[in-house]
Amino acid sequence: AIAIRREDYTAPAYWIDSVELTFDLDPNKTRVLNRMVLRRNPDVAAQPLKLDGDDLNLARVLVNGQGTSFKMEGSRLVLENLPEGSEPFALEIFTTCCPAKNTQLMGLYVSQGTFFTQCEAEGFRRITYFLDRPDVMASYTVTLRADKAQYPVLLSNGNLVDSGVLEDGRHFAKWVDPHKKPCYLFALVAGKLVAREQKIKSRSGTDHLLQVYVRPGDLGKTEHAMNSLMYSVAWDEARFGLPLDLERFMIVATSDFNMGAMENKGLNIFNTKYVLASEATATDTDFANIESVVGHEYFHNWTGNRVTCRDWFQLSLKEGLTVFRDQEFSMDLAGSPSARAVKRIEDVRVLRTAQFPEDAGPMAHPVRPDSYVEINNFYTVTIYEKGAEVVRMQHNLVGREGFAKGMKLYFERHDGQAVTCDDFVQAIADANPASPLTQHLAQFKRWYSQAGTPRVRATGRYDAATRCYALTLSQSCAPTPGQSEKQPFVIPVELGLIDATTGAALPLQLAGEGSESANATTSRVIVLTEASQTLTFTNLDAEPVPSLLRGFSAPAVLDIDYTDAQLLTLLAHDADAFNRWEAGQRLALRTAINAIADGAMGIGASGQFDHQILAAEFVDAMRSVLRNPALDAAFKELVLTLPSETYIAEQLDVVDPQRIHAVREAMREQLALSLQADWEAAWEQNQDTGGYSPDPVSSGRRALSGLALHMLCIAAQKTGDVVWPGKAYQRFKVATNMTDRFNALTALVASGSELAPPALARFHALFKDEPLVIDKWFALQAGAPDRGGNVLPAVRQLMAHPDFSLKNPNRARSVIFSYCSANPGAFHRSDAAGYVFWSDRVIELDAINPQVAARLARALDRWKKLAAPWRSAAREAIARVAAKPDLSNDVREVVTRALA
Ligand code: HT7
Ligand code: ZN
Repeated sequence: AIAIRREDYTAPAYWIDSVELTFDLDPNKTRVLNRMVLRRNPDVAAQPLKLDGDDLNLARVLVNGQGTSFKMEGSRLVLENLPEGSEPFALEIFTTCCPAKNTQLMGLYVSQGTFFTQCEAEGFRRITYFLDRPDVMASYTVTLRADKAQYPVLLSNGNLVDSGVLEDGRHFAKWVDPHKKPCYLFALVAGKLVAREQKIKSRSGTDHLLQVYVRPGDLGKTEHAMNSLMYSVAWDEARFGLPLDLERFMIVATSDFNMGAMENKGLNIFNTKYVLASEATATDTDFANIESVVGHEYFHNWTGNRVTCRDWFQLSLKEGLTVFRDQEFSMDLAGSPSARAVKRIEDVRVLRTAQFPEDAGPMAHPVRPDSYVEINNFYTVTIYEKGAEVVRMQHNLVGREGFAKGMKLYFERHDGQAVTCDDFVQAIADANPASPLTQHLAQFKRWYSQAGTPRVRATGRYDAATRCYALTLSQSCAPTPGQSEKQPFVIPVELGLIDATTGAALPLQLAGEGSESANATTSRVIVLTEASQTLTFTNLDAEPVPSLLRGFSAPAVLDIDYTDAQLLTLLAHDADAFNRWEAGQRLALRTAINAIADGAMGIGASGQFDHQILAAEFVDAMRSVLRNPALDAAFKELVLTLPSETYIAEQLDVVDPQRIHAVREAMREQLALSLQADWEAAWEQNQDTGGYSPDPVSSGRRALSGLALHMLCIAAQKTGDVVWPGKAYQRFKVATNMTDRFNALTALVASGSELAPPALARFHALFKDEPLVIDKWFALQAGAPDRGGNVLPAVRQLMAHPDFSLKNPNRARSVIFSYCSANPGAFHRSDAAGYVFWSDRVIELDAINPQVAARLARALDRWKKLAAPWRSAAREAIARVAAKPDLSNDVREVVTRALA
């Protein structure tokens, strides 16, 4: 496998102006006639035309209507005898392919009797020979021909310009896309589908048709997706002045999909998981995810489609920016400052539990990578979530209005082009010449070029004589693969100071500043650019408590030696909701880490800790949060949820997964038992009153009552109480929405209640015809707490269940990923059986779907941190996969990096 390097980029030797594709769709042998008009790129030295292809049967090649010689270089088609000069010429290529055998789900494939395509990143070459790179943008005309009875709906990008019947029961549809596009945005769909339709008028008065296509039976579950799409259209026009540029915008759902969704121009293809929802089958989280994924794909229409990437190293140009946009969309829809804070906390939680480990592991790469072997491996949390944080910092450094101006300039400069991350930052900076972003532009761009998470060390010193508080901020960043030295980043640190006794916000006056301007300011942004900087705050009567990195103003780790008392002050009083939550997390984390390290704390015969771990002050603080009538339920649920095992593991140099699991479980148990009366009150006070609505307030109430029920069942398991498991079972039976029903089922399963097996059986019987609900049923069992090593055998049994299929990515994820990647206590077995299971599944999946297999392969990324005996067992399991001779490039790259 050869690494592709960013520095080797050269412009294409040919441009493709137009493409006319004709498909004769047949699952076993689809015929593709590709008629292109090309011309040489005058800026590049004359050279043969090399077209990408993969798994195609080539039947005919004509240049300007004449047969021509060609040769193959690997899977590429090479044409040497092309017309000289820069005049356009016609190239016609006729190929066939076999969609029914396409289990990779890249290119043209069949899912439940319907044809779908997935072309990003390099799937178009599996449909026809082409210059499969994003900087080649062409006009597309597409004719689809297929059996009318089996494939009544024929869709492609753009506008339907013709349709009709053919001989032998076949019919055709002809689509013209009015916009030039790179081939990764091409799509077609053909099958038995029905659509929810909605006509809308844009702000400028243009009419558009929105359609959500699903399988016949699923139409009743499309209302939320359609509403989300309508909100998305309105939001992009209102917030960024970006209108819908198509007469028709379609979303189609498929149950076989490698990722979440795909932003093909005018014809988005979605995993059913991010389209279908009814209160009976989808949880509040599902509803929220649908809103954000529908938004995300829609927002790509400008950030990705109108302005696309020059090459795949620039992937974050569209993904980081579009994640930032979908996060802002959800926050704007959420409305209240508290609901915005909840969304911010959830986003940061994802970043810290998934992206920070990636940045510290063998797959660490910059937001704009320098090289890759398989681009599919780089659809990562670094490209998406860290990329979004880098855009968010730009937004915050230039301000909301300044960012809007920067976006406007970006589109003025680059609409219709394929550009780079540099082009984006330059536009934001140029639109804001006086901003700190522009002032530190070259240094800011290190966020794109340097991998790794910076750490900011904060130390404070109060001098009573001068009434000054000196805060020193120092930054560092550990080496990452291929980058041993790091230069300082530009780190915006939003901060405030809090009175240690009253919790009041203090005015921020830096030495040398007048007191008048400072009086009004209790929060400000300091831009850290040096390795170390000291700020001196004046006019302070006592040592304050610093509240730093408010709102998580930069994707960094903050190291600061807070006392417990200071953290309790922040938890109770910080005006910044993010840092209130963060203070609670720090207290819990510190307690967990101390208990993990404390050899005197033993695990008893029951496999449980025999000591109380949580300090009374912590429990009291949690009680205060739970009882505080001024706080929203959603926020309380976040504060009362302990840091995950994965997050705790990341803070340690040597990881004993079993000890982490035991400590966290013991902490939960103690919280469950000590706050029993408060959990009961939380349950009672947060019952649904009206009809179901997935809005932030109602879903927050369900989240908190769900956590309360879970805790009450955990406590009951300890005390022998049968009332709460009984209540949970009753709630499970009568619940009218999936959130309450699934929360109750989770409480029974996770607490090990004897009511769990009958509840699981009932759940399966109720939802046997709802694949997305059956995914939840599988995931819950594969992710259940381990009791004496029972989860792995259960997982094996689940794989033998008639509803299980390794070929369906959602189903594979629901069982295998839930076990290997989301259940550390059960996966990291001391007999290494979890790792053996993992290596078998990676190898097995690789033969079916390398992309999904490579994601699973990453479950052991952090193996080097593991303590004995897990470390050597994990290494052996990775080596076992690596020893397989015929691995895909996808899996090969992941395991090679892991072993390096
Ligand atoms: N841009 C889309 C990426 C995607 C994808 C990539 C590789 C293989 C399959 C895929 N399906 C979708 C999704 C997005 O970020 O919007
Ligand atoms: Zn995206």
